[in-house]
Amino acid sequence: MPANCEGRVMKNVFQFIMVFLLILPAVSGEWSEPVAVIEGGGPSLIQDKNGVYWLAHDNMVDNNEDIYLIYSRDLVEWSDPIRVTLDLEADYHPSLIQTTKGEYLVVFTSLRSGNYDIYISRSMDGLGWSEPIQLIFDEASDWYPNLYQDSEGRLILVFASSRSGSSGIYITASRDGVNWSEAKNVVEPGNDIYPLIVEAGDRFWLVFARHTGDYDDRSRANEHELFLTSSFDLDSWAKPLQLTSSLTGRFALYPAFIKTADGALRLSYTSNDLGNEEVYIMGSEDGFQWSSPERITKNVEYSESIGSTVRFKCDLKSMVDNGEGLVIAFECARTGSDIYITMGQPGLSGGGEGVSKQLVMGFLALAIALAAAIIYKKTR
Ligand SMILES: [Ca+2]
Ligand SMILES: [Ca+2]
Repeated sequence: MPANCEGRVMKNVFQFIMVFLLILPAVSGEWSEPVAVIEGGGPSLIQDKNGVYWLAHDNMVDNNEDIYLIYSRDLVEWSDPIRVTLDLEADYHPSLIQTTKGEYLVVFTSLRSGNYDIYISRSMDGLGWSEPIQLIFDEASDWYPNLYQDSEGRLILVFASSRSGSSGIYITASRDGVNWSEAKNVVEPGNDIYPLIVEAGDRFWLVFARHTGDYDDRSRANEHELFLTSSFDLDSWAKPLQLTSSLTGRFALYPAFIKTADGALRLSYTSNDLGNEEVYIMGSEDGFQWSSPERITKNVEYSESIGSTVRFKCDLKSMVDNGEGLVIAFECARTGSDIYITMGQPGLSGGGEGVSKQLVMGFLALAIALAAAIIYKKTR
């Protein structure tokens, strides 16, 4: 090989390696530094048909907790808050969707009936909201609502209720958002909260948090793990599968659960395994094989960087796939009671053998570097 040609080949090989190493972080679990967008809690984030992001949340103003929304085209500049509820009782924990017909619906928990019940408010433009209508009437505590529209256009509401004594997961469905079926028990009442439903593949998938601790033992009182069940018809449900395994005395809680544009399942949640509450993500292509969790936040490192040992909450959250990556809104008490947003793409394989994309890419990079070194040595 002529010397100048040889040099060109080597230059190309090294350029290729450099480009490869540069794109490596972009596909292997890089997340943007979380940015606080608004004071409040209980974020529910959607991206509507026009690409506009809407963030429903609750906030305590003048001693009255209410549901508010803000919207943004770019996740950077946000509108002023739009108030949805006016009642003097507590209104909180919203779940927002835009239906296939374009209508915005928000369900939330309220104490206005004298006990915890679930209400719905509707809007054609996201700006003007109807007087809330009560959806769930039981005298027990009915809370943790999650609203979803399935591929047939049916509205599905899952929530937790203590109507059978301990907290169970319930489901009700509606064609019009006005008439709802009688709420049915999904999982036998244990101590289950935070249900979230998604339709993917040939069935419905439902994630919820189950109390696995011991209320009599203070050090184990808040132990929770996330479980997954599935159903073809919303009627009979599979035996729940445990998705997380936290350390003794720790928990996995506050899930966000979505189907991505390419049909994969993504589950984000909070765990305090590391001492501070951190946001994690895991994924599955088929609902059966789940990847290992990947940590998104760096709260432990943040605390250390400011010389603090203070632990802070980082809990309720919501997630959307905007086509370029995942956007996660989460409640975090890093600097008060704020809602933060981070963006990124998990470095998960999303199931299979549970081998992360990061690991595969790492080996590929190593193999290419070795091959380049051998070629280089041979051509000298
Ligand atoms: Ca209120
Ligand atoms: Ca109730």
